[in-house]
Amino acid sequence: MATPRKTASPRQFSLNSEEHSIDNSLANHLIYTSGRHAEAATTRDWYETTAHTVRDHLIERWVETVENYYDKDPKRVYYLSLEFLIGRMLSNAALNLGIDGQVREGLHALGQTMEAVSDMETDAALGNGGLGRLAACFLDSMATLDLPGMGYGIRYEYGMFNQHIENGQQVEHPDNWLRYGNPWEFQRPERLYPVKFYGHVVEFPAQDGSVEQHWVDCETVMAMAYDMPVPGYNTETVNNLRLWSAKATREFNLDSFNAGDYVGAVEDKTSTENLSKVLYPNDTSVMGRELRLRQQYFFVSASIQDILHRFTHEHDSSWELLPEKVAIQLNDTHPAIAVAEMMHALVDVYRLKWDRAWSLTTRVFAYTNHTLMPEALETWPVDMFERVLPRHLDIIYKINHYFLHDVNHRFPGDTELLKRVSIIDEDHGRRVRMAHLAVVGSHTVNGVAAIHSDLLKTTLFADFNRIFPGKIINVTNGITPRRWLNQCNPGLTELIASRIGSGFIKDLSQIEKLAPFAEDARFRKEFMQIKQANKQRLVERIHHRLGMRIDPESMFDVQVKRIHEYKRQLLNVLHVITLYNRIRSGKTEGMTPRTVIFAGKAAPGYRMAKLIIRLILDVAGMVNRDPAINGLLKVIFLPNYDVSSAERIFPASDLSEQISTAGTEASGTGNMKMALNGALTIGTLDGANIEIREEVGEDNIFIFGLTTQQVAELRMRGYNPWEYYNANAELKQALDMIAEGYFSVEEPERYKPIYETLTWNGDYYLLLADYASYVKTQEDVGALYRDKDEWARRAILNVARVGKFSSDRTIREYAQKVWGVEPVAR
Ligand code: 26W
Repeated sequence: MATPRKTASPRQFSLNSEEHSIDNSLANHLIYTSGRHAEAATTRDWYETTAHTVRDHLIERWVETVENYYDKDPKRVYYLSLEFLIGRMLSNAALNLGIDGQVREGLHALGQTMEAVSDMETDAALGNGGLGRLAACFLDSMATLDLPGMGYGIRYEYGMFNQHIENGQQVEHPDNWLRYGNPWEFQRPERLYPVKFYGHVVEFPAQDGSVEQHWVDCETVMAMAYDMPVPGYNTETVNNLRLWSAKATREFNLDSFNAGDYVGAVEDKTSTENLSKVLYPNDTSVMGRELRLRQQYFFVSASIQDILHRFTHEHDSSWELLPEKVAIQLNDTHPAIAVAEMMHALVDVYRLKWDRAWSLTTRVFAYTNHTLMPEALETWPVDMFERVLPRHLDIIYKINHYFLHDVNHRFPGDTELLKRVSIIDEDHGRRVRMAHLAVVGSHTVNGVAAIHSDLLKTTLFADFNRIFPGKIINVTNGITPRRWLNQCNPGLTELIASRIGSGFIKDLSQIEKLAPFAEDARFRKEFMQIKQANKQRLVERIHHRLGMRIDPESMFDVQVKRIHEYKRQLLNVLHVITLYNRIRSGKTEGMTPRTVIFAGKAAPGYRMAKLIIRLILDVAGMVNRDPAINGLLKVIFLPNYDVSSAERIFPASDLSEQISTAGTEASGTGNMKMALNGALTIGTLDGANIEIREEVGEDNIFIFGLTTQQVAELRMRGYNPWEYYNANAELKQALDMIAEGYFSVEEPERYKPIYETLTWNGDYYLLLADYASYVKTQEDVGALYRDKDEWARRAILNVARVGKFSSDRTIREYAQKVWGVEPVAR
């Protein structure tokens, strides 16, 4: 049992006193933290000052939360993720702590604005897209629900690259986010674990007659902890996000140093520290680089050591308690090596018997799958694995051996089944299948939207669903209403609160009380005024940043997300070109003025995605320069899409583009964010769109295109894009313009690869098949937009009916169905 710790409660020095008022605190931090007088202070100084002021309020609750968990000793959940796309902390922390108003007033009295000060903060962009942002929303919800949860990841020195547009193309620039320091992190130089690589395994006879495996001659890297506080909303709970940074074991390699090779000695150190240098900027297509495998093992090993350190500190070797005290969630397969690492720790270090260790391990882990895309499924070449992690390969072989033995026992003679489910793929040059390791090593596997989980059960993991009935479940994704409504859209938040109170921020199901106001003309007017003000703000920002003038009265038609063929930004471009052609040929009757807004990053090595960005920019150039367009159409590509720009774009969106080929987008979460901010969705029956339609009602969403089943049938029959090309004059015209260099006169061949993918190469994502239905549905959208009052009514119903998509609901489901953890009261 844990011995209660006696420490001074920080509340003895509580900040809630006159002398520690926010005003005094700002004044003090300006001098004692930033070292400035008010006259000389820059906005960055004010940011630092404000961040430290807010931070003080976090720390109190943070250390008390730690104490409280220690005393109560609840079951804890550890969220292992290679990505946490947190964004900015300052205004989020101030709002969650309930001191936003005081901070604003304090800054105002000092001649500063919260907006300008907040804008100095560099985003923590430690993630690529949906998966990383989901992890950040989950942390917010766990803290808000008082769940004893903790995130584990890597403190990348460079996060997601900065996207510049140079000569009409994406150019990647390093994201040196720590350049000005990070007031939100706390280095823990004493929380240090060794992580081993390479070497080999030797066997020793143990005293009890068994054989011990020793992993020897390894290279060791140290993992040092950095902690970031995660404040819940309107609660005392502040949880922890622990990120690992790689440190060389020795400052210098002394041998080289003594041999006079000073630079060589330092080189050694830097190569070790490369482990936490940079986030891999690709999602969906895996690169198979050794450094990526080493990153995965590095953070997993440190995290498992830390978890077991905490467990043994509190429970010694009462290992039967492990599954009662520890739940570990694997965010995709990226940390799946944790299954083998846990076995390594229990068997090799703590000397448990294999069967007992395996039983404990499989009661601790659960795994979330985020994609069905075959190119995103991680596998590692066996020979690389063997070199980097020889002991873990042995362990995986043994896990696989027992697993296949069981399968063979239950399904005798089905050798094809054995081959299909084996953790080792023998057909593609022997590879370790991380998804199979994750499924076999977990008690629960989940997809992230209903359709995605169904597809997991019937396609990707159909064999596992037969072998482990009931193991695969659905937990539909969600988003935190704190950042994605309260923080990013204060106008709408206030309006909603004026009618139904502010309980919806913590309990989004209450937002359904807004539905009757859809019938209230005055409310509709106020609602649209807020949307208009948000659009106006975005217009000004775009003017300031890009020098472009856009019409705030036009419909803001928005597709912002990673650039991917399956997400079909190209289908949107085909629609834009179609509108352009209609305008140029005078077919403008009943046309609604639109501003089509794109934003998103392409993986640096994904040539087609980069070409798509270039096409968007070329089309934008052509359309925006053409006087014949006469205000009916504008195309914008906003560079460097990140969490902060998302916070400005979603509140200003009218139409949310969610147009992936049915069956390809696991869930999507931008769809939820835009609906919550009063945009209507145009989308396919894919991912969470299906559940959004269920909630908002089919009259309040624009659905088009083939269903998953129709996609499968069409591919089965043999899909021929030319049939659609030849049957639709507008489609043919748009594609021909791309092919013939209409948008790239100086280089007519530039977009041949796009034309070819969509025609000769078979149009895998069926853009041509969905084109007519999409264009027709866009006409319906345009027509509705002209009826402002009816549009407002439906937009309000969207806001009122997306309560289900709060990540609080998602996290409650995980807590109950997967983790078995409960809120911890004070
Ligand atoms: C290269 C390794 C790799 C592979 C896949 C990196 C990242 C991935 C992720 C699966 C990409 C991702 O972010 N997936 C998205 O996860 C969201 C949260 O569940 C879903 O809403 C999106 O539909 C899904 O694309």
